[in-house]
Amino acid sequence: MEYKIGKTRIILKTGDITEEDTQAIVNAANSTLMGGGGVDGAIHRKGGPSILEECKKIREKEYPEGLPTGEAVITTGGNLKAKYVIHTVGPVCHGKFTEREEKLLYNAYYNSLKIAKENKVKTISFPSISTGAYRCPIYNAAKTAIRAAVDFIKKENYLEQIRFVLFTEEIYEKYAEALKEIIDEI
Ligand code: AR6
Repeated sequence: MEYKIGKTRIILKTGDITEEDTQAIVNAANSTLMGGGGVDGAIHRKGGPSILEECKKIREKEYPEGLPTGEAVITTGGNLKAKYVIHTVGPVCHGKFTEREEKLLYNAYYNSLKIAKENKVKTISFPSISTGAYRCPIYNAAKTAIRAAVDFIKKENYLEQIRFVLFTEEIYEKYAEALKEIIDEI
């Protein structure tokens, strides 16, 4: 499914984000930036050690205590097709989604888009942040993700493509439902 706002196409698709050929892909990391399971594990495995090396430097120089939830940083894409990986940390939901989780997840998407623009990235792919190990309800997370993308596009008519690369058909359906609802509100 696709929807265009200004010059930016929002694209929903199923797939493995490590295969995407956008200029940047986003990693659903944790605040240590030292890798993990899920998307994070897949990105580091396929991207190779240079990504972790840069993450270590970022920790030393900028975030000795770890990257706070909702913030984002950028590294090389290593051996990936993408030139950059943008690492962000979504909230841990444990199945609940209050204003707090919503705000933090919104910030994770919005700050990733800001850092993309600062690095002249015009095409970017997101996974469904916080809906795996961090257990945020998928429909709520989908609406928050798309709302952040639409808000960013309205403010900064810069990006060409924002892809949401969803791991399963079930997650895709939830995002498609959320996108339709948001289109109706526009
Ligand atoms: N491509 C696209 N989506 C994927 C892929 C993939 N290769 N692999 C999994 N997903 P998760 P989180 C989906 O757990 O909830 C890590 O250990 C998955 O089905 O990767 O933000 C980190 O180090 C789910 O829908 O991220 C953190 O500690 C979505 O990606 C923690 O997990 C997110 O699942 C972050 O948890």
